[in-house]
Formats: sequence, C-alpha cells, structure tokens
Amino acid sequence: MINMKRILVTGATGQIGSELTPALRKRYGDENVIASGHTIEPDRELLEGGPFCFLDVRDSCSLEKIVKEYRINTIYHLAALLSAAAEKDSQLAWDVNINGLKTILEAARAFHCSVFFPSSIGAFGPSTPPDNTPQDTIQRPATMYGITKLSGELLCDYYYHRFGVDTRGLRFPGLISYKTMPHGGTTDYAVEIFYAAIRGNRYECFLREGTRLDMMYMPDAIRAAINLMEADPKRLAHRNAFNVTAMSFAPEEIYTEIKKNIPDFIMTYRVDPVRQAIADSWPHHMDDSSARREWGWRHEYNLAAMTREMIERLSERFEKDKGDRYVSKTVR
Ligand code: AKB
Repeated sequence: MINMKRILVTGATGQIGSELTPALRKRYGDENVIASGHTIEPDRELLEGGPFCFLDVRDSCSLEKIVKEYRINTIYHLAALLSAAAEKDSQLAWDVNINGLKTILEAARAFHCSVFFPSSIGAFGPSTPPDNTPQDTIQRPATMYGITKLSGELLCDYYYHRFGVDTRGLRFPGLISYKTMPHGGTTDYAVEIFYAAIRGNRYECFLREGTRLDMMYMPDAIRAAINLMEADPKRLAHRNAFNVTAMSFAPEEIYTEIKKNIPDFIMTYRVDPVRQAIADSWPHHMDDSSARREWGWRHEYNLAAMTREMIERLSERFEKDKGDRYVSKTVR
C-alpha cells in the first residue's frame, strides 16, 4: 500500500479535476479522495466515485471543517479562474486565485497538509526569454491571471520556507483533453478545434497563425501532478513551480495534424485581440530540464499521438451521444 493519503481536490469539476480525481481514487482508494467544487454540477462519475463536498475555497470555516472531518493530509488545489476569464473579471480572479490559495495554505499549515498548486506558462511575461524559457528567469507577467499565478508560486515557497508546509507546483502549459472543456483560457482553441473537426464543422481560430505555445495532453499532466507529489523531497531543489511541457505548436501545425486524419476539415482565423495579447506575452517553449532531473518528469504524448487519441476518443463519444439521442427519441 502506498503511503496512506487522505486527499482533498478543490475545483474537482474543472478540466484538470475531472480527470485527476478519478486517477487519484484509482491510486489511493475511492474513500480517500474527497472531491470538492463550487459552481458546476458534478458529473455522475465524480459523485458516485467517492465523497463529494460543495466548497467555496475562500470560505475558511467550511474548508477547515472538511479537512478535519475527512482527516485530510494532502490538498490538490485546482480551483482558479483561467487567463481570459481573469481579464474579464480581475477582482474576482484576485479573490479566488489569491485569497482562495491563502485559505488553503493556512489550513495546510494548521492541519499539516501537503499542497499541490498548478501554476502556468501564464506566470511568465513579455520580458521573459520566449525560447527555451529557463526554470529560473525573469517573470513579470502582464495579465491578472499571470500575476495571481506568480504570486501563488511565491506564496507557496514562502509557506514552505517559513512554516515547513510541503508545497509543490507545476507551470502547466495549455492542457488538451476530451473529457471536460476548459473555460476561459487562452489555449482553449487547441481543445475546441477537435470538437469542431469531429462534428464536421469549420473552426474559426481566435489566435493568429504563428502563435506558438507549449501544450500537453491531459494524461501526461495527471501523471506529472501525481509524480511530483510522490517525489523524494530531498531531490527537489525547486518547488514552486516546475516548468513542464510535452509539445509546442502554433495553430496551423495542429490544423495540419488534424487534417491528416480528417482531410476535409477547414480552419480559418478571426483573432480575438484580448486572448492574442495574452498569448503574445507567454513563452513559445519552456526548458523543463529541472523537472526531468529533479523528479524524473517524462512526457509520453507528442502532437501526432495526442491528435490521434483525441480524434478517436471524441469520435466514440460523438457516436455514443448520437446513439443515446436516437434511443431517447424512439423510446418516447
Ligand atoms: C489558460 O489558457 O489560461 C490556461 C493556462 C495556459 O494556464 N490553459
């Protein structure tokens, strides 16, 4: 049996949480992983797969109650607003991303929990070296999301050095998955494009041709989070947060890859200036050698492998949905 973990996942209904929670339950036991969410209705898998609590991460009383009641010793703190959503409502982004994290760190300090914190390529800014972006470099983000992510990294390091809280984090690139859509991100186009391709539609890309960004397929991201939290702390020279990447591409490259599988799919461009400005302030490709050296990070999916699997899985889902709609009509 792996070390007895009692885990709380915040933001469990979101893009990462909806896949990380079942993976954690499989690894540590259903009853040992408590999913929590705030706004979105949890799906059946989350609700039936183990305990679920409604939680606003800014509410310290409810958080402490859950941590005590379930004897939590590890928190995967995923609840946050993404980049484009944070530009729309910067006050809410500060409140959820910073005050939410502070509440989590205080509970972790009081109840001796480890904390996983997802940072992002958004923690970098226009003055960051964009190619082979080093682990330790100039950050100075230009977006509210980036400011909250960089402040989060610093806050997590502070709680580690000052109070001994075992905080660990990853700078995630754009994450691509077929299960749950991301909401309010700048890299969302790399998920939306697959839905449009499978439905036989055209896709209008909101980022300009040539906008190169780091990306990762969700199974790699889930493995990265779990492996980092299980890593030998003696090997970790860094903590908050590690650069991790799996591939780097521009919209025209993922389009070409999808067209190899779906030849009549068409993509055009209609640039959204807000999301374009965000993307232009982010690196093109991070150097993740510290993660590879310090805790053995290794990605499994490149652009071609990820594209094949996304198309396969989404096509199965699309066919099943069509079948379900047909059955519910004929049964009536
Ligand atoms: C976003 O686009 O906001 C996120 C991220 C890269 O952090 N996917």
